[in-house]
Amino acid sequence: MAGKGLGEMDNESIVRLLQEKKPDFVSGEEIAHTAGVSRAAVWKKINLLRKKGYIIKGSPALGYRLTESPDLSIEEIKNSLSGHIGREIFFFECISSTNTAAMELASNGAAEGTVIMADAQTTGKGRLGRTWLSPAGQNLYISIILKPLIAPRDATMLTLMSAVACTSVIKNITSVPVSIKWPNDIMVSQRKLGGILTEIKADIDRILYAVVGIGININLEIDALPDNIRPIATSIKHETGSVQPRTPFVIEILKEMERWYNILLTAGKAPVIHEWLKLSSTIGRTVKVTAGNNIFKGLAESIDDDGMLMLRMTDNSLQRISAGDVTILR
Ligand code: BT5
Repeated sequence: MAGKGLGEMDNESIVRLLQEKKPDFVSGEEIAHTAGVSRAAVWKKINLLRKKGYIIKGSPALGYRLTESPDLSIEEIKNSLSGHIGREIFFFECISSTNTAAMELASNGAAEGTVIMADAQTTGKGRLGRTWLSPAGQNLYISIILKPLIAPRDATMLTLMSAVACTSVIKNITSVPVSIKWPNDIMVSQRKLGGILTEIKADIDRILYAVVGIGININLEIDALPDNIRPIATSIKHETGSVQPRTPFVIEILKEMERWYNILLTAGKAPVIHEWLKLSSTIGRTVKVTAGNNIFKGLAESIDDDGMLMLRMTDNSLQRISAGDVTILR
């Protein structure tokens, strides 16, 4: 497991130093001093960083100069975070599912705020046993362990809060018109850009731990997708026409998750629901909701303070729906 062992911390401090001094050279001696490693170890560390995708120029007289970071830099992410979420980050090149790994780590006592990320997933999970396509080198697959002192029925708030955090960040970084489709879809018009899967382990009256799993298509190649997903999926690259580095998205998402989690714990559900409603593209629309074997059609009026969808049926009755898939009719 690629945790924050001593070697990893050296990598982070070397990247921090090279970045601070960019575009200048940093001497091997200074790097050795900052990272607390020998001069001989510096060369090995630099080569290791090069293998991770950093482009570092070396000069026998001047030392090392960072010219380019990889599009997903775990070192930069760790260096940019100072909060609770992301204090510990485990990164995998390829894993079955970051959510499964996070649930396992949490059951073994991993701390709140621990983040599990991967470059690819072999069995990425959606809701209800569905699959989340997770090819390498393109997207974000992030799971966060949380231990909120809330009732199991309020776990929905973690999903809503995460949708708010991710949508706000995408809006801030890009000009892509993203919105939230109840309950967990991050959408661009009718296409899915991202999704959130919250899993919990709970007693009758309290959550023991929760894992919020976030999948966002950053540079996903839409043309390479299977026929059934291609028409319904999108990515930031597909929307903007240009490849985007993934690092800034991760940094801002983890920061925004921290901010909204604190709001939820200190101010309660109301501010989260208020912001969710502002970012939602479901409310005010006529929708079809498939919930298990039931299909409901009506006007999506609002969500209640448990995050349930309030659907005004044609007979004017109000249906309260806890889970389902929404299709916007008009
Ligand atoms: C979701 O499920 O939207 C939750 C997705 C959560 C994925 C993250 S990645 C990190 C973490 N680790 C995991 O194993 N999972 C989480 P749902 O609402 O059930 O949507 C799943 C449906 O979206 C599928 O049945 C497909 O139709 C579609 N889909 C699958 N992969 C997609 C992709 N990459 N982009 C857009 N749509 C996709």
